[in-house]
Amino acid sequence: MSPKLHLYGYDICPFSIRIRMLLEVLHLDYSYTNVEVYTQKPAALLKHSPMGKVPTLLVDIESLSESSVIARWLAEVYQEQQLLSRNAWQKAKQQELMELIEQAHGAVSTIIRSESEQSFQTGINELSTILPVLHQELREEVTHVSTLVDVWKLVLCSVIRNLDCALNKALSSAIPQIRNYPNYQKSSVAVAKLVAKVLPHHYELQLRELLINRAGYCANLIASEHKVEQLSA
Ligand SMILES: N[C@@H](CCC(=O)N[C@@H](CS)C(=O)NCC(=O)O)C(=O)O
Repeated sequence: MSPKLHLYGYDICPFSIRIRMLLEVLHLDYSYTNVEVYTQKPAALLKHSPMGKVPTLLVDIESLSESSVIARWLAEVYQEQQLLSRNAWQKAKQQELMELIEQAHGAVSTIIRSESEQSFQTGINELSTILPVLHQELREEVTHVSTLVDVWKLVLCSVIRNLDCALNKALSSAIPQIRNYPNYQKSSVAVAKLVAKVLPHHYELQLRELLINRAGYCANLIASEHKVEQLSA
């Protein structure tokens, strides 16, 4: 009998989006709770994830956290779907790519959390170092989502594109290759449908709201750009 699955996620969290996308790709039945983890950590989540982190997947009465751990567990349980290659070398190369994507998310986090122009620039520098290594991979549009790498690529591209728009193109003016990344919200029918299911509506606006509420450097950046827009209108 299939286990009962319940996911604690946060709609705008890339790591939660990955797991929702995987559960959809596997056509698994699951229930979902959206937790705005930066303003609330419900007791039900803390019981399973003492740090109150999402995504946390409840599997019957057990739980798993960390998107890559959850993904690898799903890949093993649903081996026939070949979310990871059966060939040891290919599988290692897939995981190498996923690790690089993880580092790009780390740089994105540094940007989002930046308190000062200096830390914002540190994040941009980190992203500028990692993205060229991934550029070729990210540029190639995923037209059918069938592996963990597809999910990891698709979510990273979507986060970067939406964050770039939320920050009034501050990312793509520093790293112009971003402009060539596929827009999966306007992609082939099958992928766009999947993306619409798991990516929040108005993702860009929701990211903007998150940044403004965080009141860090990005909030200043948005506010100053906003003033510039108002003045030039
Ligand atoms: N490496 C983790 C990252 C998860 C993560 O950072 N989740 C954030 C939301 S995007 C979170 O739960 N933050 C709450 C907190 O740090 O208190 C994964 O891949 O699942």
